Amino acid sequence: MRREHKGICPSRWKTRCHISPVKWSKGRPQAYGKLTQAQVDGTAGDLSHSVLVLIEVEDTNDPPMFTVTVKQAMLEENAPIGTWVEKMTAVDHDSSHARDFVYKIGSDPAGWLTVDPHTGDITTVNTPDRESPHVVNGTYTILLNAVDNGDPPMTGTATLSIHVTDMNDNVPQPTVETVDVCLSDNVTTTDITAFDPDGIPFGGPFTFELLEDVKGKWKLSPSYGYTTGLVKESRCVCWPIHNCSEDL
Ligand SMILES: [Ca+2]
Ligand SMILES: [Ca+2]
Ligand SMILES: [Ca+2]
Repeated sequence: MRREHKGICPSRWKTRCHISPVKWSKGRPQAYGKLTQAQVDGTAGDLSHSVLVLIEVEDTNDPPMFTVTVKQAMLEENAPIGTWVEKMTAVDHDSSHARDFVYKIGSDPAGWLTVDPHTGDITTVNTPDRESPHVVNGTYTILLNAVDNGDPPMTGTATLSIHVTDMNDNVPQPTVETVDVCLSDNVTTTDITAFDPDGIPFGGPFTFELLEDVKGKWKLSPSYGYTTGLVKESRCVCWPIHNCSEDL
């Protein structure tokens, strides 16, 4: 916070005086300080003088300050639009109109949120998705600004870290749609991995099953986990398994 003091020095002291100490407070643009002539043209210190001088404290525009600059909040995945998330508040200690300010969203990469410009209440305008690429380790981060009415306007900034609770809203998928199995009379195993973007326990491990009647031809080992082994027990052509129900 920059503060400027303007002292009024008698002209004959100007090059040798200093102001010490100066007492002032915000909202009182004038205060009294002590002006001391330390030395005059090399004269010994016993000739120094003390006077009271009028100090004009020039108010400059400072940005609004958030009472908490880093805040945590919780939000359920797929929460309905209009869900209240958190309230962020700021203050501006300026004495002029430059203390009036409004709240604005500074950064909201997925466009989920809005803020009441006057109260700082943050609510959703879109459905939050924990599996969004903008969510890192289950946390969605936004920046909130408080912009005052100064010229130029000054801006205070705060960070809101939103922990998005997970829902099981994604189905597991194999990482590949087809696999080729070499034609062989021997037993062969091909690994198949599945993926689910939900977090644990909604994102795995998985139970693997084979469709149709493939007993004695194909089996899975293991059938539980993130990767299964597709075992060809007899001579068979290729994946997909549901087209592989007959031996050659
Ligand atoms: Ca201000
Ligand atoms: Ca989810
Ligand atoms: Ca899931």
